[in-house]
Amino acid sequence: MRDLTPNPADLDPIETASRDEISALQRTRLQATLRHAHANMPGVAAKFAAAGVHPGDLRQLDDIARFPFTEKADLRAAYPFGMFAVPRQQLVRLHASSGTTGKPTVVGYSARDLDTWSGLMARSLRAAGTRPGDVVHVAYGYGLFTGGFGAHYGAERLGCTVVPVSGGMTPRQVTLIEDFGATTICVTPSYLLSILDEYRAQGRDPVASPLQTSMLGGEPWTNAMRAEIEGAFDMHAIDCYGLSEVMGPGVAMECVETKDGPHLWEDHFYPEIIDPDTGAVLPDGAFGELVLTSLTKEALPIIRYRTRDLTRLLPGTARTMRRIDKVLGRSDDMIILRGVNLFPGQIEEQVLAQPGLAPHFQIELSRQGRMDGMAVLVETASPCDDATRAQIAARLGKRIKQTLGMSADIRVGPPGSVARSAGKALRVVDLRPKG
Ligand code: DLL
Repeated sequence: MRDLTPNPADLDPIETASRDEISALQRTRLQATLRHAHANMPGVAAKFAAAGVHPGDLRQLDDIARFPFTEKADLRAAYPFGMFAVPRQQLVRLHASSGTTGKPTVVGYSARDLDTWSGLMARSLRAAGTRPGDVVHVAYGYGLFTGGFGAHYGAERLGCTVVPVSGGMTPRQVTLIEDFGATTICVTPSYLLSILDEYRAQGRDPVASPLQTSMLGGEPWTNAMRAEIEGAFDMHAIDCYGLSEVMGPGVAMECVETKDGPHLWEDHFYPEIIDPDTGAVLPDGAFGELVLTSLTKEALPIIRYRTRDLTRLLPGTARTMRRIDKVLGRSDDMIILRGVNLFPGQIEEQVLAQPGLAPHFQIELSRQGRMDGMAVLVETASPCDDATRAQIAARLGKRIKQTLGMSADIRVGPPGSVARSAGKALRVVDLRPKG
């Protein structure tokens, strides 16, 4: 892999500013955001009144703990346009969450918001090692999902040649990467694995691809997966974190020179970690739920948004801004099986540690009588006989039992048997009766 460390002179000055400077900027911006939200969002003003707080109560950064949280339910209740702090006519873009259950969550951007987002995505791409003049292949979905457009505008801002492919039509993805000479790819890690399969199906060597770095996010993925991807393509695999309610991709981004967790762009977002049960703010270094407050957003300022993502805050390294640890998963994705808590990423690590298995997996939860059961669906990297499959199943089952303390029914299928997606992977299929 080539050294893609950006030239320090190319960074935004704030990326390496002192902590004091960052905190001072955060305080001014936080005060302005509270005033703006309070003045222009009736729902926010009502919540502040109910909690007995006023924007003027924020004198120090940690005074933010006195203000009420915003939850996804608040955005849902305001469907479609009830959360905006500017008139609808000033929104130049809408995005929305997939909304598998009920109504989608709608988010909107003013012209200035899009400008901020493009700037942060340009900064994020630069952190991944992308440079002006590079060819950036965007395989995140374009549409209501924020991934495609977010990466697109950022890459244009950085001065790259953007290829807006979106997800799907996997054979064509490979053709375009090769023919257009893409040096950066923006994609979910699980869809990148499908592109990798396609390279092999076409008899092409992924190591020989023009790709040098990648901006991977939209779903949790492990360092074991990073090693798999970096080895397969001989390119850097860099973690990009974000969520539509707070902006989209580019809220936090890992740096190619350190790969030690995404740096939160603290000039635009103020992070807290809370105990998800009590709501109490936890110190840096403690694991809990990430809560984010936007510092510069105009159309949809968001105060203390409960992301449900579990991580911790770590000190800055390649940048002075703090990092988040690799997101373990969402509290909603935590599997509780016979009293043991588990995240899909823990299964991912075990699957990737097994020789002979492809990096694809799905977890199926079911109930027999009063007993919950877990099946792990995996596939072999190349065709093999039943006896070999049975051996692999036994080995993986034993590893999961030893390391995670739970028994699982391991189902080893032939190559291609685990369901694929062109965007975020569906890791858990819960067949248990509801309620
Ligand atoms: O997934 C935005 C995005 C697009 C981020 C492309 C990065 C790259 P949503 O669809 O609103 O937005 O989903 C946000 O996805 O709360 C996390 O649970 C999860 N997520 C996003 N990035 C990561 C990541 C986009 N790097 C939700 N690691 C978030 C772990 C992630 N989880």
